[in-house]
Amino acid sequence: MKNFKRTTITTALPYANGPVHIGHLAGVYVPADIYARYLRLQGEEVLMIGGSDEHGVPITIKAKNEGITPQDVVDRYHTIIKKSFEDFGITFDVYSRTTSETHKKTASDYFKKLYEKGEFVEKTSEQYYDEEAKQFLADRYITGTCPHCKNEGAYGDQCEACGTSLNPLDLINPKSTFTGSTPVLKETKHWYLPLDKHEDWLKEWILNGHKEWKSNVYGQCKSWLDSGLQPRAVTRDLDWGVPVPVENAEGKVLYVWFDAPIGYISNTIELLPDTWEKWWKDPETKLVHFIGKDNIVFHCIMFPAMLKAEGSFILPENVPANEFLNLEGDKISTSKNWAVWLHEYLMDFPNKQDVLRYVLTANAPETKDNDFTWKDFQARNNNELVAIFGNFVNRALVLTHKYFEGKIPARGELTDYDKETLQEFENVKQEMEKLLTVYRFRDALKEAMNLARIGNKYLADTEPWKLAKTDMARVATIMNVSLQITANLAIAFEPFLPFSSAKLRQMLNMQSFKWSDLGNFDVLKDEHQLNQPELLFEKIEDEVIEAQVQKLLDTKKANEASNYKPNVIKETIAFDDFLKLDIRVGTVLACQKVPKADKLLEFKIDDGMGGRTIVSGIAAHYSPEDLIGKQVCFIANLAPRKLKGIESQGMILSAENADGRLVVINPLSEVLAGSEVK
Ligand code: B3M
Ligand code: ZN
Repeated sequence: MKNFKRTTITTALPYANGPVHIGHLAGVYVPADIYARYLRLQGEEVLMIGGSDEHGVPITIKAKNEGITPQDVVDRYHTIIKKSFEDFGITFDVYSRTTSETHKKTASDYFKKLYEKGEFVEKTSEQYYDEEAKQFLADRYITGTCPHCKNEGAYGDQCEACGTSLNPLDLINPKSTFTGSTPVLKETKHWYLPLDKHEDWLKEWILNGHKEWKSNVYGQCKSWLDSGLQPRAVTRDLDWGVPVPVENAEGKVLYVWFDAPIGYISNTIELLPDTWEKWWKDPETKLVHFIGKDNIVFHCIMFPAMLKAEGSFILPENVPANEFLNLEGDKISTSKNWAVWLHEYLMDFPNKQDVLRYVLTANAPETKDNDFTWKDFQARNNNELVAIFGNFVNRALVLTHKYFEGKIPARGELTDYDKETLQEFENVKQEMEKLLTVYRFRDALKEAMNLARIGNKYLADTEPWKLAKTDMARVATIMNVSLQITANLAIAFEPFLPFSSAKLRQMLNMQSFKWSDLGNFDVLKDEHQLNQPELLFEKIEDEVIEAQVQKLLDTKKANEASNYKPNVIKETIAFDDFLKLDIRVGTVLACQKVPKADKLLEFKIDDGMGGRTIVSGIAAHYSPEDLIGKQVCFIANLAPRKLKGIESQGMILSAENADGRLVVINPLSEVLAGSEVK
């Protein structure tokens, strides 16, 4: 294994179109942080890079749906994401973003250099163009009927009903999601990275040169390479992204997967404008990409081809991609709100970052998808962190305060059992180092937990509390050994549970702190004064877990019940169609539940024209008394219809939230009843 002078660690740049969830932490950021902390503990030179990926179609779709700009979307989520990572102790040296000026310049110059070196192939092809919106359509902006399963809501790149990946030209009866019109085929020029030209060296570099890569990564690369590589477009007809810096490229931007990996480099330049090159161009630097499995081809094939084509960069030494984490048996989904969001977790479990870090590492989807359940979360907290790690540490500290005024007692002659216990420790240290070096964090954590088990068992077997009356010398030795083990735990767990390690070091009053002290049984000197002990972990009760499970069940019910489709805009209508609607503001005079109809409320509305009755299906979301006196918006010229025998003259307008909740729409300030909504 080559010895490197330093390590550059990159972490997948999350799209800034939503908050981050436990799948992100488990797949990418906790593993990367464990690795970075471990190397730093060993005194190595490490740079850990993160940042928000702020271009790409998902962001423009989100902006369109919310009627805001893409910049508004990324500004909102970049802030939320950055704070979530900080809150969970993910130790980036830099966390920037791909809408930064440095990135735009770096990505643009990078493209220009490859263009001038003739590394691209120019190709003109026919693409769908929306003549009303006057723009080419990215795949996600075209819907139509899937040729395979006849699903009418298929997208240009994929049918979500049968999972087939599609080409927009495959769609039957294609429609633009911008205007609803039928798009036309129009010629457009794009630049392609000829991956086929790189196939031979990539095969050699990966299939022969990196047999040590994780099987899930090596296997995916092998199947891509075996099936032959095709040229890949690196530009798009979009107005959101890094403009293509060459002649006759108006309205074209860099493909997001060309620009985003360059974000690793631009983030480094932002942090180290004068010395960034040693982290990206020096063969003494080890480059490691932490990603999820859906990003393997971009980090093992596409980005290395870009680096090679530019010619002055190093290539990744390893890409330890994780598989996916599911939640209570279902795929985590941002659009369906089927996730445990990091910012929400911290509201429900303040100061319990380490519990989640522990569970996500212990269950990490390192070689296959895995499942997160709240029951397992509770079990691991209560049965492992509290009952083993926390219990042992607490007894070691409390007994030392009780018998030796909180000072480390000198130890006497070691018994065979003492020596056996310490020898077991030595083995664990070597095992942990072997596992951490090859990114097997789940097994390394198990080894660290074994140290706590050894300590717990040692105290339980030696029972110092029973010897206190008869053999204080023996008690002193047992407490000294136990405290040395405790100090070792503070070191061993730092990469995994940084908050608990810091708390433990504070209680031990530990000043110096390095990995090489692991396995040393004189870390704490005789007479060293301990600080006051406090509980490292606390039990999580059943009702807390039940509440979390219920929250997910409510979301699932809402998703099933509602036809909540955040990304699908209905058929476009002409302005005249809109004018046919007569929307008014009314004041609620009276409101009551409709008997034998759990969803219906009957309203008496002052509509400025003598009043009317309206029945609305929001009983599950509002109690009648909360609405009396409030102003609501309603459609006044809807044909009356009978609901449970009551004639309803119109419809009250409500917004449906991601979790299925209905929220009544009302004017920002009081207006005359009957006022028209324009
Ligand atoms: N944003 C895809 C993702 O979030 C993409 C990663 C870019 S890393 C350069 O999965
Ligand atoms: Zn289909």
